Amino acid sequence: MNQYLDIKPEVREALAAGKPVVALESTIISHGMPYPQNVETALNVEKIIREHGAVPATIAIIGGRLKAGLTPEEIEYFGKKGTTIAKASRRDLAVLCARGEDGATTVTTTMIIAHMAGISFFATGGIGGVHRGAEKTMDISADLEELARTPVMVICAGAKAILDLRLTLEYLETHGVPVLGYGTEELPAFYSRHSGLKVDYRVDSPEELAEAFCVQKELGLGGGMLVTNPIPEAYAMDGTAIDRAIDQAVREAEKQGVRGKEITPFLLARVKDLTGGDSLESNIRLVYNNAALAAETAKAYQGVNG
Ligand code: PSU
Ligand code: MN
Repeated sequence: MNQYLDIKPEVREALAAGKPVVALESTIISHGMPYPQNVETALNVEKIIREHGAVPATIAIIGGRLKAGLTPEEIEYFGKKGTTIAKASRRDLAVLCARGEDGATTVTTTMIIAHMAGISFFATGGIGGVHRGAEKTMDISADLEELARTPVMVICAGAKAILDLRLTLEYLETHGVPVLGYGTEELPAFYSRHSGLKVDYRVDSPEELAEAFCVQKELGLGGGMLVTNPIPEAYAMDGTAIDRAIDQAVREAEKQGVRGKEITPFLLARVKDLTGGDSLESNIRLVYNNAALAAETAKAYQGVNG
């Protein structure tokens, strides 16, 4: 096993016994939501996964160790330290481990560490993608590249319109990543159930998701799968209000010259401030919804596979 990896005993035992395990990311805790709602959400997500019969493994880097599974105290630590913790993508892993530092894992690094640990399912809120104006800035999230290479199923609520969703789908198509819509043919856009864009396939049950993932593995195709699960109707937000906030946030980022790894956290924080508490509540609810689907899919996978 990888000498930098620590798998929490509960997670290790579940994996050894062939029980379903669901990975969770830590950047959503440190950079995606304010304290203390971030910690409360992270703990609730773990609880929901347990209620659906799977074992949660929140992933992070602590003191240069790659952690698959955190204690509640460690989750509290990430939530409290917030954006002072380094946001760790693929390019950061080696240096953070060599220096013995902490890192919050993005979708990219959560996929990498989940795969090292033997975890195939991962629930989150939204993924990174192709930024608006990428034809000039070349700002394309490493999340898309990781989906192309690492065999983990990522269950999300689509992506925020801080990105160019059409270009994000084009990029995923080029790199051979299947984009599945759960109960929908339309790509959901995080706060909203609608984007006006089509997913590759509509899938209607956890069993169908598990089967597709199993076949992708059997075919030896490599790479991940992206499941987009629309926010529950009751928590979906008015598209135009959100779009206005997003447009303003993108303009501010441009004006202030925000770029690189800073831009996504900047946009997330601005959209939250501009839309008030409503968007935070929606964000939390869609993560819960994705956690439940990921746990059910991990469970169904044990049925197909075991
Ligand atoms: N989008 C969200 N919430 C998030 C993120 C994206 O709606 O918390 C985080 C995830 O950790 C994602 C990362 O992997 O931002 C993408 O950052 P970048 O665009 O720098 O690749
Ligand atoms: Mn970027």
